[in-house]
Amino acid sequence: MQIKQVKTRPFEGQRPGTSGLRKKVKVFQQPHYLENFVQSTFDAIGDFAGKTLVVGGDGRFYNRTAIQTIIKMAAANGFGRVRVGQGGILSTPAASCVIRKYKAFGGLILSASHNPAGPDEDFGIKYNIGNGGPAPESVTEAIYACTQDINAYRTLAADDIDLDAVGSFEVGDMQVEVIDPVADYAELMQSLFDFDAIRTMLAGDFRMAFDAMHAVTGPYAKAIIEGMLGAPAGTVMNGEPKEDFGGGHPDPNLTYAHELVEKMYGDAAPDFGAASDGDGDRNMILGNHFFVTPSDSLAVLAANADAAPGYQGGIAGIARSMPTSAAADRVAEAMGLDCYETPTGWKFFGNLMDADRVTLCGEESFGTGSNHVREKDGLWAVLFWLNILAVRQDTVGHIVQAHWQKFGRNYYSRHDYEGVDADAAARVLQNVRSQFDSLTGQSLAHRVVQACDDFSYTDPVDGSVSSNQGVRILFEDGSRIIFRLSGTGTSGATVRLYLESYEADASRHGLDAQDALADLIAAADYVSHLKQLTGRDKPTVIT
Ligand code: VG1
Ligand code: CO
Repeated sequence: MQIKQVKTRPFEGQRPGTSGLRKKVKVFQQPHYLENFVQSTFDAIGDFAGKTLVVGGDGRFYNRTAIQTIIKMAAANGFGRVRVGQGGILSTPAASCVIRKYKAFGGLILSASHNPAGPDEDFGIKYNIGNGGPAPESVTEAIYACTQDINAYRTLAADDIDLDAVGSFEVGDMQVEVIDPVADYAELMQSLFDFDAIRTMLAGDFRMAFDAMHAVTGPYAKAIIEGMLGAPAGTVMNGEPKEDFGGGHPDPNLTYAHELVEKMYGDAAPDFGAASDGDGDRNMILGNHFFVTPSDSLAVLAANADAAPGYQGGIAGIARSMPTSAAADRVAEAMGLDCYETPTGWKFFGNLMDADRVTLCGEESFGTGSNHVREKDGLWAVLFWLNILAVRQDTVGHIVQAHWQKFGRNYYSRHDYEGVDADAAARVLQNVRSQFDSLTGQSLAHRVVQACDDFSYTDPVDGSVSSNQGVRILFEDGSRIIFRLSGTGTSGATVRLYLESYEADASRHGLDAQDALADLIAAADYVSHLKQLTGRDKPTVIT
């Protein structure tokens, strides 16, 4: 088999963002574009000769093409083995699971997560290291540096392999194993949760719905929820993965998962509803006429961790991303656990989990997970909730309300202004930054501003520093206004405004979050001129 050395030139802008390199499919389809990034990754990650690479994706358009390209390049670059999911499918948490279980050198995950898919939409690729987690910034920056002076890549003159048949193939001197994408992951879930208790609950009056949104979790949810746990057929909605996600936007929130939301807020609503995103790492949890914010979900899971067999030995600590509400901090304090505040993106949790400092992690963006893998994990969160419901024999709404009574309620919301002008977005943040001194000690939104800063994080394990991770206005009563620019978008800029206010008084826990946060929302616009600068009178998405 012949190794080819193909001449190329650098492309601009191949710097991985919050979660890998995400661009329009048309950008990835340019000759050499994907190859440049893959070769740069191989050049940056060290000595993998003879080792294993895991490859898989969320099944979106271009997934199969990219996988065939990667397999040939992996062979030409000296990997010993590639493990790839059948049909090119591996959810992000399943890829993390497979990397860890088979002690692979690393993995390439093909996904643009919740971004729409299809020939005119988005594609993405990211490298995960041997612990199963997203490459840390030191690695992504090394990859980026390689993309800037690449002049050739290595590939093999070989036929495409049959991705649809489980089995072993040879590509040059390299072995390719096409694996069942669900089996290893399902086995891991069974080791963590009380499947018998959940099965018993599902065999009774309890009713649930899971919306896979035509994305990658369909096969996983069908095998686990309908198969292993015996939920009736049809419990999994939109369970066939499609290359264009059925034309939808597989983002499990109140705006995009409207089919499920209508069911859960309709007549005869099920007891439990959940949805996952394009690549299966996000989750939304709903009860009958009840929405659980992701920040509260993390706190509830932490407070009830002993319901699940996999966590009955106790949890080491909790980590949340900075914009995530402090609800989990209160649980950590009550349980005597350490709580860490990291920048946005799952890559920052890896070191904490590897060092056994934390067991549970979460982000406000519908991401929850634990040290069972090194990615956030949508179905894991769903199974954790089902396990808690089976043990506590109570409704989702009661469990959350009782949690607020005990710990207080962190009213929380995120307002996204998507696809705005990049300069205007930068100015929004700069406006706030330039008032750091004048705001401090002053009264705003009927509160006193305690401090303002650009969030900076020093990793307590390796000492690495990540700066400019969000502009913060912090109030004396614990309330917060935070502005951040998204690092996952593919067109224009997205401004994220995060709002949080703590309410200890249980008689005031029944408000709508937008009402409870109204003065902070107004203050945020007043300080930043967000609406005027972006020319928008309201956010694109409110969660
Ligand atoms: C967003 C979320 C962040 C999440 C990231 C990847 O990033 O805010 O919390 O980790 O997406 O999630 P940003 O930079 O756009 O705010 V996923 O499900 O796209 O892999
Ligand atoms: Co995702």
